[in-house]
Amino acid sequence: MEKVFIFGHKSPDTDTITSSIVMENLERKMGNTGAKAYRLGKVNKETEFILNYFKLEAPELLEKIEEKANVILVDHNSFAQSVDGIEKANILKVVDHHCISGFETSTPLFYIAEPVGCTATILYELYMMNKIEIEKAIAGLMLSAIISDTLLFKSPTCTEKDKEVAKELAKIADIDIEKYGMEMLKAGTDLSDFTAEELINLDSKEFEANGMKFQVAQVNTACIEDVLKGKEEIENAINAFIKANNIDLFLFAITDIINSNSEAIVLGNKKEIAEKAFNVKLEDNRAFLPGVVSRKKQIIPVIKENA
Ligand SMILES: [Mn+2]
Repeated sequence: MEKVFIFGHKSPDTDTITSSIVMENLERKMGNTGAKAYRLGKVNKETEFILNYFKLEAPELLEKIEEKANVILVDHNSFAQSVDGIEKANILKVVDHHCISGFETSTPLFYIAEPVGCTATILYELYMMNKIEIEKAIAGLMLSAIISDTLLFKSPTCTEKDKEVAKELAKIADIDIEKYGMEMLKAGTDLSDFTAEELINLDSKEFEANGMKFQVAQVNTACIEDVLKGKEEIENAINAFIKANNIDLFLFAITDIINSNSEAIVLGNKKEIAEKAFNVKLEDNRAFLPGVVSRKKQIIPVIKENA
């Protein structure tokens, strides 16, 4: 039995956690009994709600990986967002729906990437391809990931395939998508007991473009003003993060999942790149970004273009 570590990105979101668990299930069903899901950070409240709902445990925490360890990456490929030690690990597979960046291996591998809204959508296809039946709870996890990544199909990253797969999964899991989806997303918007430092790390990713290091963090809320009450502490936390990690630009997006808009708090010595990217003037380090909900489609590409 060969040990295989399965994990998603740092600052894990729902798709990353559920895809690790689902991939473990799939690998084991294909005979790879040494496959085990891990997480690279704290599970967020939305994911907690989902795991409780389906009576499942969160995967074990993984802090670093040994040299030559066998790994499967889900929901990411960038080494900057992966586990410490990834450069020397033996990557067997990648299942992902992000742009390919900062990724390199010395051996051949199984790599599946599709421009869909969610890793779970690709995992569903892998079950179909391998003719493996999907259990109820596993279907529930995959459906939850699609709802989460596409904000109930409202994000511009959502494709027809995501919608079709979600419908199939809802049948297997016996779930009312709208009702369960709203309840699940709302569970993720309870930010009340997070410190400012935790808030900016909940769902935070590092990127690079044209030699510029930038970080984009995002939180979902039903009320932007609520989050802005802690703006001063948030700015202090961001400035400390910038200093500690040599970041040129930090964008913190507070996304209103009801009305599909975001408010951005922007700091760093390359702030003007964000102004150019969104064609806005920052006031008090902040700007309203109408219609912006997707980091992947509406934030990262425009920052990269203007870097
Ligand atoms: Mn994802």
